[in-house]
Amino acid sequence: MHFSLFSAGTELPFSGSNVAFTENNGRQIVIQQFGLANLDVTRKIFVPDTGYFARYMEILTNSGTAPVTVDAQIFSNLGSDFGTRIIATSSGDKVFGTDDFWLVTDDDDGSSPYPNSDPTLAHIFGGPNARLAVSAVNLPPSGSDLLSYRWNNLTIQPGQTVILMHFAVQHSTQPAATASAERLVQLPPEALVGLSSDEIANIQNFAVPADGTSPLDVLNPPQLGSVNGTVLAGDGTTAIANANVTYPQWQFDLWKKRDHHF
Ligand SMILES: [Ca+2]
Ligand SMILES: [Ca+2]
Ligand SMILES: [Ca+2]
Repeated sequence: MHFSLFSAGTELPFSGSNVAFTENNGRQIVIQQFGLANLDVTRKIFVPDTGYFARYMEILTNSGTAPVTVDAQIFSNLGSDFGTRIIATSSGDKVFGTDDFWLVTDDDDGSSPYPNSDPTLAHIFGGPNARLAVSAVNLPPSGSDLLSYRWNNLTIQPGQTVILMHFAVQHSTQPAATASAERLVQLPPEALVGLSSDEIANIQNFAVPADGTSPLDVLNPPQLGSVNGTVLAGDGTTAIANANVTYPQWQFDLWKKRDHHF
């Protein structure tokens, strides 16, 4: 996910620095670039050890003496190329608009989930009752996979910090990606891990509870289990030792739903 500021119409891409550091027990990467459009910019990218999403914080601090006004844009090449299609958006239609908080895209119609096609993607970039809504979104029709969303005319006062938070998800199936977006937009506990009180107060595009608590229950960790079996040779009886067996997660999920037992 690329991040750019626009100052008086000129794009200033965030290029970071040669050194990053970590927070939250190594789960969060922190990259900084000072003096971009006269702002100190910090990107924090967090992936919980239970997985399923990446949380981005774009942190803009004005350490100067004059107000700074910029546009801020997130841009990504989704990788789905000419197969790109919108699966769902938060407004309930399949049109990506500024009234959306998230969208789900894929490179296939859902009948060939990962690993037989690319994973389904979800991007969550705002929530209800926030101080700031997204100003413009774009995913060109007719098969382009160039996604962007942006917030225009942000004025950061001297001494002020403004944070834009957003999430990116890859999932094996379309229903799982949509369920992830529907959960993340409500700021579940796993989405708020490791946020400081200052960060919570400065996030503009989600209404984060001041005490950092979530209205949702903790996500139950995935059930772990084991599968035992024997790989047989073509004669159907001779056991093959140390055979490699791969089994896609989505297929395993389907079998579980059909009440198969191992
Ligand atoms: Ca592409
Ligand atoms: Ca929509
Ligand atoms: Ca796919």
